[in-house]
Amino acid sequence: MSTLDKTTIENLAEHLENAELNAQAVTKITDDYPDMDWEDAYDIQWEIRRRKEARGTRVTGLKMGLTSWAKMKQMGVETPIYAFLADYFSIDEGAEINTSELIHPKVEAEIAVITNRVLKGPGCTIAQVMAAIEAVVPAIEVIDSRYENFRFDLKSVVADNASSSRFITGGRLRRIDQVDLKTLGVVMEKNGEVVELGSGASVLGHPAAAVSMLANMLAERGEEIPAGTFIMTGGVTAAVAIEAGDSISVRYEELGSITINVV
Ligand code: 0L1
Ligand code: MG
Repeated sequence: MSTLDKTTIENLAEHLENAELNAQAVTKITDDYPDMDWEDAYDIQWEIRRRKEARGTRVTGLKMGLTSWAKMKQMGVETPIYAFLADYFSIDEGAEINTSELIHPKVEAEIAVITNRVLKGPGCTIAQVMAAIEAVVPAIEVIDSRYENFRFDLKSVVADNASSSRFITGGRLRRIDQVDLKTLGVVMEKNGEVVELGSGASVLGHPAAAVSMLANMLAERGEEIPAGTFIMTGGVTAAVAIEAGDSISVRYEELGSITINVV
């Protein structure tokens, strides 16, 4: 049940979207709206999505966040969340991450999938997800919370489109029968040193579980995952802060590697 009226939702969406577009940090919105609930938070996120689409931006994917134990521990939370990916978030492999467009970026190594049929909750299962995966894709997500000094709570983060900012895919696409999503190993290096490692099982026990959770969460709003959706299943590892001059390289078992340079 929402607690905020339509005008407040619209104003908060504009406020947070401006913070993103201007790369200017703001205070967490729950400071001013301490009673806002989960529905309010997702209403604000969906309003940011509506604003972007109204200007011609395309939504090119969805993501789950806070799905790994490492990430949940890092943020002190226990609830995964979802968000959308806009077309301009996508950076070509080999291109640079420009920190002048961002506030305080961090990177996460993610396992992404592309689906080939509609996934609809409630009751969407891991087996249904496995049958709907057309391809497994390696990805790096760049998150950039719009909140000052990362001072936020989960509802503020949901409203802020789960800190979504940029993502890079690359490496090799694989069919679902060519990889074991659960044991798929991931190693992240920063400036030549291993900084994080993990495997698919770090993501809710199995990355497909993040996708079924996404379908079931969307069902609460009468939404579904359309066929052909690119979905990032959440950071396998904790997020790593980056700054100009850094080079990040992630190697994925069976899926090749992705390198990004930060300027
Ligand atoms: O992609 C994600 O895991 C979302 C993280 C949201 C919180 C943060 O900014 O770390
Ligand atoms: Mg992520």
